[in-house]
Amino acid sequence: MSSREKCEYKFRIQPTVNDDGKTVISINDMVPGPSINVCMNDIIVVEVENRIPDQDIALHWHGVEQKGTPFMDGVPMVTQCPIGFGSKYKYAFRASKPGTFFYHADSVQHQSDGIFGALIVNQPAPFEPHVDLYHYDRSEEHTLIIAADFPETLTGNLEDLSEIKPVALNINGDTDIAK
Ligand SMILES: [Cu+2]
Repeated sequence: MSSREKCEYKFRIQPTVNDDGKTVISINDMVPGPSINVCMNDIIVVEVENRIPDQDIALHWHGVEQKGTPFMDGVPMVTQCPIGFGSKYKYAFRASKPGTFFYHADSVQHQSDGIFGALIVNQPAPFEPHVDLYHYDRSEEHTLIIAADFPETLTGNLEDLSEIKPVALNINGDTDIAK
């Protein structure tokens, strides 16, 4: 077995005005949020602080099986109480399988406004059956996160959201590439 490490992150989630003058919901002032990049079997610990006025949040770790930690799956009122404004909640779970995953807010409005990011679980070379078939130096790898960019902030928006259509692709936070 590889040695197990504890990989700790702090996410401060709050409304932020981006360069275009639009309000987004950022994690540590970033959209997408910080990348989580760990090795298989590491313990991922994320302290989430909710600074979005009047909004509850929860984060879902998409692709993580949560075997033994179902209460870390991020579904408010099902697996946890939602994280209220001004509160903190600490997620802790094992990166049980390798892969390129992502995390996102439970709420679609929060996702659309920027609460998402990469979650990459690396497999140590000795466990990779195809290690001889490719170059294992992954220092030059890049992660692309593609999202829909909406013309207005959806968080707290009480209009019929099905009428609000995306206007651009957001690629790693940049919306000018693919308008
Ligand atoms: Cu998901």
